[in-house]
Amino acid sequence: SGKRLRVLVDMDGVLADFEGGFLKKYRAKYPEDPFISLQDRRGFWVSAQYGQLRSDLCEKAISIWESKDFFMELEPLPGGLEAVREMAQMENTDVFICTSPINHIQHCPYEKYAWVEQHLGQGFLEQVILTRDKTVISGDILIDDKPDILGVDPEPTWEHILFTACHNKHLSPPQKRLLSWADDWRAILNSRRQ
Ligand code: DGP
Repeated sequence: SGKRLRVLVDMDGVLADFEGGFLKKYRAKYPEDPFISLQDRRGFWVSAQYGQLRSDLCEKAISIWESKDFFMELEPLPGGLEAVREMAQMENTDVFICTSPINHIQHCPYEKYAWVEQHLGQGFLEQVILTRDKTVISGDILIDDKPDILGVDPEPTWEHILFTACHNKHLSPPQKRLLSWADDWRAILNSRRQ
């Protein structure tokens, strides 16, 4: 029996379907404009790829996630809620949801808490960490779909496990991957236990 394991789990692209929710609302709001299918997504920043497609589409993309109810209405990704509930019940395990809100503050921070309350219950609000810099948050594991997680601490305490998403599946990353929540996340946790 060693020390407790602290697992940090990202929200967008890991627990909540940001990419699917974005594409659905973008196509509904801008039905005449071109779009990028999830299969063709490359790079973490959605607005950058839309801006490359046509310069005016960068702003149009941003307007989608800056809208009220965008974050609240994201669908849970398959198996994610079940996995974090199971982690929370595991012995010697602490799980936190670690997510970066967008800088347009009107809706996103509130809706991220509301989403956790709706899908995981009020008690889980204790486990939410909103930060723009995940390197200053200590933990043993960070499960996140962003390939490059940088901040003021050049040596974060956590091991980054790259959660596979449409925008990162073609990369050969240095990190271990979790292909989905059907993949063996329990083994990854156990590999970091003392
Ligand atoms: P995180 O997944 O915790 O690293 O948060 C990143 C957030 O940024 C998440 O809500 C997705 C969002 N995002 C995706 N693409 C873009 C983009 O092009 N611009 C901005 N501002 N945010 C983006």
